[in-house]
Amino acid sequence: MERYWNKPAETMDRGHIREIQLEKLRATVQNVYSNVPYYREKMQAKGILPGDVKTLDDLSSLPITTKQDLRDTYPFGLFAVPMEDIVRIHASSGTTGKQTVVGYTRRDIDMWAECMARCLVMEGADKSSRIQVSYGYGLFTGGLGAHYGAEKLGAVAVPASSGNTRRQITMLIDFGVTHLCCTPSYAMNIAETLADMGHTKDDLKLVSGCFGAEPWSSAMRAEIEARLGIRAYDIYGLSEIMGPAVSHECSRQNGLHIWEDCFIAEITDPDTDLPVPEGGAGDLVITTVSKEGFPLIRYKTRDICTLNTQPCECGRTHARMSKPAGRTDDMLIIRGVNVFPSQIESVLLSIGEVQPHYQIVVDRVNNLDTMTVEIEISETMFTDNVKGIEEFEKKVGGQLNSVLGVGAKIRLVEPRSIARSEGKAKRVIDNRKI
Ligand code: DLL
Repeated sequence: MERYWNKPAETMDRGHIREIQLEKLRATVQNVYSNVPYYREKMQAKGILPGDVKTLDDLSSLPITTKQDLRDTYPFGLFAVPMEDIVRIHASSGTTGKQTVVGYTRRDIDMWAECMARCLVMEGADKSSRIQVSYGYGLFTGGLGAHYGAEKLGAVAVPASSGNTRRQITMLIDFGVTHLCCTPSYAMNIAETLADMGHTKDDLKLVSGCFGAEPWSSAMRAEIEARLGIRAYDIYGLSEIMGPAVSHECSRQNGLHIWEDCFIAEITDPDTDLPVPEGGAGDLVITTVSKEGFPLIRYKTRDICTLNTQPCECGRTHARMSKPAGRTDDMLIIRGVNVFPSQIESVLLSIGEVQPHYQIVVDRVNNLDTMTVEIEISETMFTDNVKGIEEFEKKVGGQLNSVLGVGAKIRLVEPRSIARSEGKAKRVIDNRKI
């Protein structure tokens, strides 16, 4: 039987969800208009007053917020409460520019823990669970976000953070951990280290894992599930909006339920920002309607997905987003063809002999983009004859070409030669930007 953390909230009918969203949206818009000069000016520039938001459809008339707006107001310019009411700060890593800072009130932290607890129950956790949190603790939201959810649930939280992978395995085994939270690439690293240490999945009590913070393919899911003997669930979130637990998969694993009593999701055209008809793919745009410290209106996540509001067999009524294929800003344009690293992963993992460790190197030679996919092969394959390797490279190259529509050079590399991830994996090295 399906279990819920907060059944009334998770299963209310969609009409009720929309009523709650409208009421909270109006309060949020009034709040930012009164308390965040940056928003007030943007709304004034569009000639909109808070009272103009009368229906949910009016949302689309409000200005879009982008990462650049967060940078322009760095560090605290979009906070909607005095600093005395902020109890925590998180920040994005800043790998693609200046870092962005997000503030939380005590109530925001509580709402976040509520969303995370709902997610953990969706994958079968309860009070008796032992949850190892191997997302990094710190300014990154993964560690503390998952941790507070586990505590809210009343489970045992094991704040492992990331790194020191052998010690992670010892804790998993000795503490009888039942649920693991980390990035999917770190889960693969943990699985590999488990075997290196002479253990098997039977030494674990793990039943499920809550993996997110980076795109990962269904093929990667199957690989992790087989190696760790668990069910692997996808969790999505971003620091600007909250952190992990904006959405999560239920047992049907057919999309990630977005907590719509806290967030309003729209799909828009990445170029024009205009709404895309229901079911169409586009940029996920999120408005927070339950946050006090750092409310965001129509935040353009740059994550590409679709939305589905059809009833789900699990009984939850909250809309489902498809597994994000990747960010528009991570999308590679190779000789004019759009390529997501996750597409490459799906093709590679559908080919038996390939290990789920790969890297994509993009370069420009004589004004022409080149893409080389470096892939690890198994020990046995590596000792095979050269001709076998050449043929194999050709086979992989052919399959990639037919799926991506653009040629890639394949380079098979020695087992264990690609750096293992402890957090978000770095899949792409784009030398064109240097
Ligand atoms: O990655 C928050 C998080 C922590 C989510 C732990 C899930 C688990 P940021 O560092 O701000 O926050 O990165 C957010 O990561 O816009 C997506 O592009 C990507 N991302 C997050 N979850 C997924 C996922 C955290 N499940 C950015 N699938 C987002 C694909 C994801 N991409």
